[in-house]
Amino acid sequence: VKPLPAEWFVPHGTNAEMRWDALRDTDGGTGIGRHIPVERFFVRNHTSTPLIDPDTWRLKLFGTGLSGAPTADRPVEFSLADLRSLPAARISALMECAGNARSYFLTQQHQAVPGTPWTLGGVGSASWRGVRLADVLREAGLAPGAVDLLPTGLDPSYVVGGTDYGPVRRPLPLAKALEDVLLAYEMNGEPLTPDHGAPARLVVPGWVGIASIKWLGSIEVADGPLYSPWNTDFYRMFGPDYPPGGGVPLTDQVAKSAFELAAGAVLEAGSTHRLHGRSWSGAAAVRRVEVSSDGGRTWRRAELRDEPRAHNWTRWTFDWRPERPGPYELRARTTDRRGNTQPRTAVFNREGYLFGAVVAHPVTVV
Ligand code: MTE
Ligand code: MO
Repeated sequence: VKPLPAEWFVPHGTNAEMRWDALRDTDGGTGIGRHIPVERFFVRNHTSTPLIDPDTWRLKLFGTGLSGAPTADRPVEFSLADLRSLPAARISALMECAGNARSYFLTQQHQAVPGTPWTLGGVGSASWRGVRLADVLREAGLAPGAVDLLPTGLDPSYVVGGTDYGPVRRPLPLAKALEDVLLAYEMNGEPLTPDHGAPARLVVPGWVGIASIKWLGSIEVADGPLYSPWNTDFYRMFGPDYPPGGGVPLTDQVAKSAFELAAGAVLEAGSTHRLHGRSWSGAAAVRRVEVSSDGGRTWRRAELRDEPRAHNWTRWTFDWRPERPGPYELRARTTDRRGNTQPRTAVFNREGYLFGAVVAHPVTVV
């Protein structure tokens, strides 16, 4: 493993991973449902969580893609009460960091990458309630020539290695915004908490988490393409297997699977263990899940416990009866309805995004 350049070790914001091994610790082990309670939900911040007064907060829209082309200093404004007076919509969807599972580039593939060293806990599912971004845009006066948006957060500017990149903001194509993006003000039936973007955030189903801008302050709507470091420098694939200038800005998440089990769990030989896990894919609903306990030589089907749905995970179980004591590696892999399957290895990229390879989960049988 080559050492990383010192300037890659930069101070990061608040990041908290969801613990997969703790998902079965409720109600006598019945486990947590499809949605992850807010206090267990992962948090990923570039800087720090701002505390915003919901009464004085305004969402500001401006740009050449709105009729009359309002400017940033004379924007179309919505208060939280304005948004709550529009028709409410609810979606059940995953939020997942583009860097989720990044640490396995190093531990499974011996490839050093910078960034938050997530295991598999940079993901969660919630019930989100708010208004369709499409409705807000129409209300603001969407012009026929509009093509791109720039949602911008109210959190402090992102400063790393002496460069000030400004507030966290990432272009979102109008087509996706009109398709299924939610401007959410509630998570699991409660107002958003500060860490998850209060008073309002975007939820962009199926896409990498960075698209779902928290603490939304403004949206520029333009009649041409928009740029920010979040679609030019970050959240694109750079590396030997990608074009010299980098790949396209990341959109869909890749397929992944995880066990609701501690790494290094100790299990008894000669008895049947019901293993629990979840699988998901940004591109489509899960079609099947398979588990291997012999290093990936043979695979058996897991039993799906949720109706597979797009933009969400499916819980599954797998009954495993190890006969002989010793160290084992459990593996789970999924295939989605578009035929995307988890590969043995993930394609290296400089920032360690979209690690979708099968993860080896060590356990000891005694
Ligand atoms: N929005 C703003 N304004 N600032 C941020 O740092 N982080 C993004 C996204 N939205 C971020 C943001 C990233 S990288 C992810 S993965 C998700 O928020 C995480 O959402 P969560 O903290 O609610 O789980
Ligand atoms: Mo992220």
